[in-house]
Amino acid sequence: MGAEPLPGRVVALQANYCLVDLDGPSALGPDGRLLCTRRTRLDKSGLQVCVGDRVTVASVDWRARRGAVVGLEPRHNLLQRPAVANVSRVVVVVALAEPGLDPLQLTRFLITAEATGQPVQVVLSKADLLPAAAVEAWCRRLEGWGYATLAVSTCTGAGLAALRSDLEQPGIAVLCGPSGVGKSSLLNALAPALDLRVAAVSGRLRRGRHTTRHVELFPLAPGALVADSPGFNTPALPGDPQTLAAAFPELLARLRASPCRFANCRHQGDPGCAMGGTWDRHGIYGRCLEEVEALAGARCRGGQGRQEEGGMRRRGDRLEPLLDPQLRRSSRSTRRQALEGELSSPDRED
Ligand SMILES: Nc1nc2c(ncn2[C@@H]2O[C@H](COP(=O)(O)OP(=O)(O)O)[C@@H](O)[C@H]2O)c(=O)[nH]1
Ligand SMILES: [Mg+2]
Ligand SMILES: [Zn+2]
Repeated sequence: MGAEPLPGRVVALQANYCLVDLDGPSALGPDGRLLCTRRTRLDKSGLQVCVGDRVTVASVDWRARRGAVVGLEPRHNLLQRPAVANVSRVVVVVALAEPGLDPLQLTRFLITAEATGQPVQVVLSKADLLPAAAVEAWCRRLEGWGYATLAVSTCTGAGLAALRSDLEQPGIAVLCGPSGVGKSSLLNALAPALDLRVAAVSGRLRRGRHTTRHVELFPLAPGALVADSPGFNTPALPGDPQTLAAAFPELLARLRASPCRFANCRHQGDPGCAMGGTWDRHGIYGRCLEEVEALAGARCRGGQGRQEEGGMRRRGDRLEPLLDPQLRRSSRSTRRQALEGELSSPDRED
């Protein structure tokens, strides 16, 4: 039994337990992970321990490799779905084919990723399935949206070295995207020792291996953790139009250079709108905006306001982390805030 609580990071959740990777060398050996209970005291405060959270662990039984999470450090940020705290970058993976690339679906993933305030990049997988010119055209298009874009293939090995050097940067990188786009295959190609389950149906018995069910952090290089995540196909949108606008980099860039005539502009090609109606994601932005406004309208009629729950702020149908003001000072967040300020409507709370 240890006396001092030990610091570590939650790398996976399993039912009522979490796996904690302790900082520094421990009696567990090099990749020692403790199976820890989550004390009710933490749960009563309303805080849910998330993958990526920094925690302290007590009551360690080294022999049984068990312990109990007794403390949770404040989060720097939270990726909503898959729920991962303290992310350093989000890599949205979509396939160029099988399944084909759906710009609206990709946009919904990008919006979720942007909510972290961290760098977001796009990986276009299965580049072997399209002619090079078509792959190149997709890359240029997504760069036009404001995203660093990399085409990869686990079949030809294209782009894998570049992806590896991105993912080996210190911090937590999360791969997210629809199911079947090859996220687990990519991680297996980069680190075969992981032997992650992929969706391929293999062998004469045609018993497919199980696909990814939980989010889990894996070490890819010293200080670099990467999360594979279960695919899901329709990420939720933010609760208000300002947050939505802040998730479109090309819109932010244009408005920074020349603001619209009206502060509450919907950027739907109205007179005096700096965006006009010809930008690539104009239609996609319009569809997202309609959905956000419809949800906001329903919420108003239902009389629900924003609430705060356990370190999280409820905004419409989703929870956002309440950020430490110091942590909001990253350049990206500051730019976002300045712009959200310019776009702000009188009912904004922060
Ligand atoms: N053609 C092609 N197929 C791939 C590639 N990468 C993965 N796949 C296939 O795509 C399917 C889904 O892969 P998986 O890694 O489970 O996707 P995940 O759901 O995103 O983790 C599997 O059948 C893979 O064999 C690729 O680069 N090219
Ligand atoms: Mg998978
Ligand atoms: Zn406008």
